[in-house]
Amino acid sequence: MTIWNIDSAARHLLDAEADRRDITPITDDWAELDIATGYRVQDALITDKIANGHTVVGVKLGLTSRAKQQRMGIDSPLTAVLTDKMYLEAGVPVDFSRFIHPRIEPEIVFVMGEDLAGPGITSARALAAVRSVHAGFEVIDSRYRDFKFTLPDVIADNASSAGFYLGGIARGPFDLDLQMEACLVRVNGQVVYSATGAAVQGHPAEALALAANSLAARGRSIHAGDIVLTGGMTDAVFVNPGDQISAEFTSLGSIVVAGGAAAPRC
Ligand code: 0L1
Ligand code: MG
Repeated sequence: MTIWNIDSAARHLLDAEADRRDITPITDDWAELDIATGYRVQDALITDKIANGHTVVGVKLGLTSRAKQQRMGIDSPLTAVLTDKMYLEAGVPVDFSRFIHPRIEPEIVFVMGEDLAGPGITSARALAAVRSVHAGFEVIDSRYRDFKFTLPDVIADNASSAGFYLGGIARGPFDLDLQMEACLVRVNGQVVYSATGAAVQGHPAEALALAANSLAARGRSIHAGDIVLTGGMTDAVFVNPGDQISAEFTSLGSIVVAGGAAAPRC
Protein backbone atom coordinates (compact mmCIF):
# COMPACT_ATOMS: atom_id res chain seq x y z
CA MET A 1 0.00 0.00 0.00
CA THR A 2 1.40 3.42 -0.96
CA ILE A 3 1.78 5.93 1.86
CA TRP A 4 0.82 9.11 0.04
CA ASN A 5 2.83 12.26 0.58
CA ILE A 6 4.57 14.85 -1.62
CA ASP A 7 7.55 12.63 -2.40
CA SER A 8 5.64 9.40 -3.07
CA ALA A 9 3.19 11.22 -5.35
CA ALA A 10 6.07 12.81 -7.31
CA ARG A 11 7.82 9.42 -7.55
CA HIS A 12 4.60 7.77 -8.78
CA LEU A 13 4.27 10.34 -11.58
CA LEU A 14 7.96 10.21 -12.52
CA ASP A 15 7.87 6.41 -12.68
CA ALA A 16 4.75 6.47 -14.86
CA GLU A 17 6.50 8.89 -17.25
CA ALA A 18 9.70 6.83 -17.35
CA ASP A 19 7.82 3.55 -17.86
CA ARG A 20 5.37 5.06 -20.38
CA ARG A 21 2.54 3.71 -18.23
CA ASP A 22 -0.75 5.46 -17.47
CA ILE A 23 -2.02 5.67 -13.91
CA THR A 24 -5.26 6.43 -12.11
CA PRO A 25 -5.69 9.90 -10.58
CA ILE A 26 -3.75 10.31 -7.35
CA THR A 27 -6.84 11.94 -5.78
CA ASP A 28 -8.60 8.54 -6.09
CA ASP A 29 -6.33 7.34 -3.28
CA TRP A 30 -5.19 10.58 -1.67
CA ALA A 31 -8.18 12.86 -1.23
CA GLU A 32 -6.05 15.40 0.67
CA LEU A 33 -4.24 16.32 -2.57
CA ASP A 34 -5.48 19.88 -3.02
CA ILE A 35 -4.22 22.64 -5.33
CA ALA A 36 -1.48 23.87 -2.96
CA THR A 37 -0.28 20.30 -2.38
CA GLY A 38 -0.45 19.64 -6.13
CA TYR A 39 2.04 22.47 -6.70
CA ARG A 40 4.30 21.02 -4.01
CA VAL A 41 4.25 17.67 -5.83
CA GLN A 42 5.02 19.51 -9.09
CA ASP A 43 7.98 21.22 -7.35
CA ALA A 44 9.27 17.86 -6.06
CA LEU A 45 8.98 16.34 -9.51
CA ILE A 46 10.93 19.22 -11.10
CA THR A 47 13.57 19.05 -8.34
CA ASP A 48 14.06 15.40 -9.24
CA LYS A 49 14.36 16.22 -12.94
CA ILE A 50 16.96 18.92 -12.20
CA ALA A 51 18.93 16.42 -10.12
CA ASN A 52 18.83 14.17 -13.19
CA GLY A 53 20.27 16.74 -15.58
CA HIS A 54 17.26 18.78 -16.75
CA THR A 55 17.53 22.56 -16.86
CA VAL A 56 14.50 24.79 -16.35
CA VAL A 57 13.93 26.92 -19.47
CA GLY A 58 10.61 28.56 -18.72
CA VAL A 59 7.01 28.18 -17.70
CA LYS A 60 3.78 27.18 -19.32
CA LEU A 61 0.18 27.94 -18.71
CA GLY A 62 -2.44 25.27 -19.10
CA LEU A 63 -6.20 25.46 -19.51
CA THR A 64 -6.22 29.12 -20.55
CA SER A 65 -8.81 28.66 -23.32
CA ARG A 66 -12.48 27.76 -23.04
CA ALA A 67 -11.93 25.00 -25.62
CA LYS A 68 -9.45 23.28 -23.35
CA GLN A 69 -11.34 23.98 -20.14
CA GLN A 70 -14.54 22.51 -21.54
CA ARG A 71 -12.77 19.40 -22.82
CA MET A 72 -11.10 18.76 -19.47
CA GLY A 73 -14.08 19.85 -17.33
CA ILE A 74 -11.84 22.22 -15.36
CA ASP A 75 -12.38 25.98 -15.43
CA SER A 76 -9.18 27.26 -13.86
CA PRO A 77 -5.83 27.94 -15.56
CA LEU A 78 -2.66 26.55 -14.02
CA THR A 79 1.10 26.93 -14.35
CA ALA A 80 3.83 24.36 -14.88
CA VAL A 81 7.54 24.19 -15.63
CA LEU A 82 9.37 23.70 -18.94
CA THR A 83 12.76 22.00 -19.08
CA ASP A 84 15.34 21.75 -21.84
CA LYS A 85 14.61 18.05 -22.39
CA MET A 86 11.08 18.96 -23.49
CA TYR A 87 12.38 21.04 -26.40
CA LEU A 88 11.75 19.26 -29.71
CA GLU A 89 13.71 20.19 -32.85
CA ALA A 90 11.70 21.26 -35.88
CA GLY A 91 11.21 18.33 -38.22
CA VAL A 92 11.79 15.66 -35.58
CA PRO A 93 8.75 13.33 -35.46
CA VAL A 94 6.82 12.72 -32.25
CA ASP A 95 8.66 9.76 -30.74
CA PHE A 96 6.18 7.15 -29.53
CA SER A 97 8.88 5.34 -27.58
CA ARG A 98 8.87 8.36 -25.26
CA PHE A 99 5.19 9.09 -24.74
CA ILE A 100 2.05 7.33 -23.43
CA HIS A 101 -0.73 8.94 -25.54
CA PRO A 102 0.62 12.22 -26.94
CA ARG A 103 -1.64 15.05 -28.01
CA ILE A 104 -0.59 18.31 -29.60
CA GLU A 105 -1.96 21.84 -29.36
CA PRO A 106 -1.07 25.17 -30.99
CA GLU A 107 0.18 27.95 -28.73
CA ILE A 108 1.44 31.50 -28.89
CA VAL A 109 4.84 31.50 -27.22
CA PHE A 110 6.79 34.36 -25.66
CA VAL A 111 10.52 34.58 -25.13
CA MET A 112 11.12 37.05 -22.32
CA GLY A 113 13.42 40.05 -22.66
CA GLU A 114 13.11 41.13 -19.02
CA ASP A 115 12.30 39.62 -15.66
CA LEU A 116 8.62 39.73 -14.75
CA ALA A 117 7.65 39.47 -11.09
CA GLY A 118 4.10 39.78 -9.73
CA PRO A 119 1.91 40.63 -8.01
CA GLY A 120 0.04 43.37 -9.80
CA ILE A 121 1.33 42.65 -13.30
CA THR A 122 -1.01 43.96 -16.02
CA SER A 123 -1.14 42.64 -19.59
CA ALA A 124 0.51 45.88 -20.81
CA ARG A 125 3.41 45.48 -18.36
CA ALA A 126 3.68 41.80 -19.26
CA LEU A 127 3.85 42.47 -23.00
CA ALA A 128 6.51 45.15 -22.51
CA ALA A 129 8.76 42.49 -20.91
CA VAL A 130 8.53 40.18 -23.96
CA ARG A 131 11.48 39.99 -26.38
CA SER A 132 9.90 37.90 -29.14
CA VAL A 133 6.74 36.05 -30.07
CA HIS A 134 6.72 32.65 -31.78
CA ALA A 135 4.34 29.98 -32.97
CA GLY A 136 4.44 26.88 -30.82
CA PHE A 137 3.08 23.36 -30.83
CA GLU A 138 2.96 21.74 -27.40
CA VAL A 139 3.03 17.97 -26.97
CA ILE A 140 1.07 17.03 -23.86
CA ASP A 141 1.10 13.51 -22.47
CA SER A 142 -0.90 13.20 -19.28
CA ARG A 143 0.39 10.44 -17.09
CA TYR A 144 -3.26 9.79 -16.15
CA ARG A 145 -5.36 7.23 -17.97
CA ASP A 146 -7.52 8.74 -20.73
CA PHE A 147 -6.46 12.28 -19.70
CA LYS A 148 -8.91 12.02 -16.75
CA PHE A 149 -7.91 14.00 -13.66
CA THR A 150 -8.91 16.70 -11.21
CA LEU A 151 -7.19 20.11 -11.07
CA PRO A 152 -4.83 19.09 -8.21
CA ASP A 153 -3.93 15.88 -10.08
CA VAL A 154 -2.98 17.71 -13.26
CA ILE A 155 -1.05 20.39 -11.37
CA ALA A 156 0.95 17.62 -9.67
CA ASP A 157 1.60 16.09 -13.11
CA ASN A 158 3.26 19.34 -14.26
CA ALA A 159 0.19 20.04 -16.43
CA SER A 160 0.72 17.03 -18.69
CA SER A 161 3.94 18.63 -19.99
CA ALA A 162 5.97 16.46 -22.34
CA GLY A 163 7.47 18.46 -25.22
CA PHE A 164 7.23 21.59 -27.30
CA TYR A 165 8.17 22.77 -30.79
CA LEU A 166 8.99 26.42 -31.46
CA GLY A 167 8.39 28.11 -34.81
CA GLY A 168 11.36 29.67 -36.55
CA ILE A 169 9.81 33.12 -37.04
CA ALA A 170 10.37 35.64 -34.24
CA ARG A 171 8.19 38.77 -34.13
CA GLY A 172 8.35 41.70 -31.75
CA PRO A 173 5.45 41.80 -29.26
CA PHE A 174 4.07 44.99 -30.79
CA ASP A 175 4.61 43.93 -34.42
CA LEU A 176 1.42 41.90 -34.63
CA ASP A 177 -2.10 41.86 -33.23
CA LEU A 178 -1.86 38.94 -30.82
CA GLN A 179 -5.58 38.92 -30.17
CA MET A 180 -6.33 38.56 -33.88
CA GLU A 181 -3.44 36.19 -34.67
CA ALA A 182 -5.21 33.17 -36.12
CA CYS A 183 -4.22 29.56 -36.26
CA LEU A 184 -5.52 26.62 -38.31
CA VAL A 185 -4.77 23.10 -37.13
CA ARG A 186 -4.77 20.43 -39.83
CA VAL A 187 -4.50 16.69 -39.42
CA ASN A 188 -3.47 14.96 -42.64
CA GLY A 189 -4.59 18.01 -44.61
CA GLN A 190 -8.03 18.41 -43.01
CA VAL A 191 -8.70 21.49 -40.89
CA VAL A 192 -9.81 20.23 -37.49
CA TYR A 193 -9.61 23.37 -35.35
CA SER A 194 -9.17 27.11 -35.70
CA ALA A 195 -8.81 29.92 -33.18
CA THR A 196 -7.31 33.33 -32.67
CA GLY A 197 -5.11 34.57 -29.83
CA ALA A 198 -8.26 35.94 -28.16
CA ALA A 199 -9.05 32.34 -27.20
CA VAL A 200 -6.21 32.53 -24.67
CA GLN A 201 -7.63 34.48 -21.71
CA GLY A 202 -8.88 37.18 -24.12
CA HIS A 203 -5.27 38.02 -25.09
CA PRO A 204 -2.05 35.98 -24.68
CA ALA A 205 -0.54 38.87 -22.68
CA GLU A 206 -3.34 38.37 -20.12
CA ALA A 207 -2.15 34.78 -19.79
CA LEU A 208 1.43 35.98 -19.28
CA ALA A 209 0.30 38.43 -16.59
CA LEU A 210 -1.71 35.65 -14.96
CA ALA A 211 1.39 33.44 -14.90
CA ALA A 212 3.52 36.18 -13.30
CA ASN A 213 0.85 36.92 -10.68
CA SER A 214 0.14 33.30 -9.80
CA LEU A 215 3.84 32.44 -9.62
CA ALA A 216 4.31 35.42 -7.26
CA ALA A 217 1.83 33.85 -4.86
CA ARG A 218 4.35 31.00 -4.53
CA GLY A 219 7.40 33.28 -4.35
CA ARG A 220 8.40 32.68 -7.99
CA SER A 221 8.89 34.90 -11.00
CA ILE A 222 9.56 34.79 -14.71
CA HIS A 223 13.10 35.54 -15.87
CA ALA A 224 14.65 37.21 -18.90
CA GLY A 225 15.33 34.48 -21.47
CA ASP A 226 12.47 32.26 -20.23
CA ILE A 227 10.18 30.60 -22.75
CA VAL A 228 6.49 31.01 -21.87
CA LEU A 229 3.84 28.81 -23.47
CA THR A 230 0.61 30.75 -23.04
CA GLY A 231 -1.77 27.77 -23.37
CA GLY A 232 -3.48 25.80 -26.11
CA MET A 233 -5.50 28.06 -28.42
CA THR A 234 -7.67 25.09 -29.42
CA ASP A 235 -8.33 21.70 -27.95
CA ALA A 236 -5.43 19.27 -28.39
CA VAL A 237 -5.45 16.57 -31.07
CA PHE A 238 -4.15 13.06 -30.56
CA VAL A 239 -1.00 12.26 -32.51
CA ASN A 240 -1.10 8.88 -34.25
CA PRO A 241 1.83 7.12 -35.92
CA GLY A 242 2.29 8.43 -39.46
CA ASP A 243 0.03 11.49 -39.01
CA GLN A 244 1.02 14.85 -40.37
CA ILE A 245 -0.23 17.66 -38.12
CA SER A 246 0.28 21.33 -38.86
CA ALA A 247 -0.43 24.63 -37.16
CA GLU A 248 -0.59 27.53 -39.62
CA PHE A 249 -0.53 30.98 -38.04
CA THR A 250 -1.42 34.26 -39.76
CA SER A 251 1.91 35.96 -39.22
CA LEU A 252 3.98 33.58 -37.07
CA GLY A 253 4.44 30.97 -39.82
CA SER A 254 3.69 27.26 -39.72
CA ILE A 255 4.88 24.27 -37.76
CA VAL A 256 4.49 20.82 -39.28
CA VAL A 257 4.90 17.78 -37.06
CA ALA A 258 4.86 14.12 -38.05
CA GLY A 259 3.79 11.24 -35.87
CA GLY A 260 6.73 8.83 -35.81
CA ALA A 261 6.56 5.06 -36.03
CA ALA A 262 4.48 3.15 -33.46
CA ALA A 263 6.56 1.93 -30.50
CA PRO A 264 5.97 -1.48 -28.93
CA ARG A 265 4.41 -1.47 -25.45
CA CYS A 266 6.46 -3.16 -22.73
O1 0L1 B 1 -1.01 22.66 -21.75
C1 0L1 B 1 -2.11 22.40 -21.27
O2 0L1 B 1 -3.13 23.10 -21.45
C2 0L1 B 1 -2.22 21.16 -20.45
C3 0L1 B 1 -3.06 21.38 -19.27
C4 0L1 B 1 -3.41 20.08 -18.68
C5 0L1 B 1 -4.62 19.49 -19.26
C6 0L1 B 1 -4.32 18.62 -20.43
O3 0L1 B 1 -3.69 17.57 -20.27
O4 0L1 B 1 -4.77 18.99 -21.51
MG1 MG C 1 -0.45 23.67 -23.54
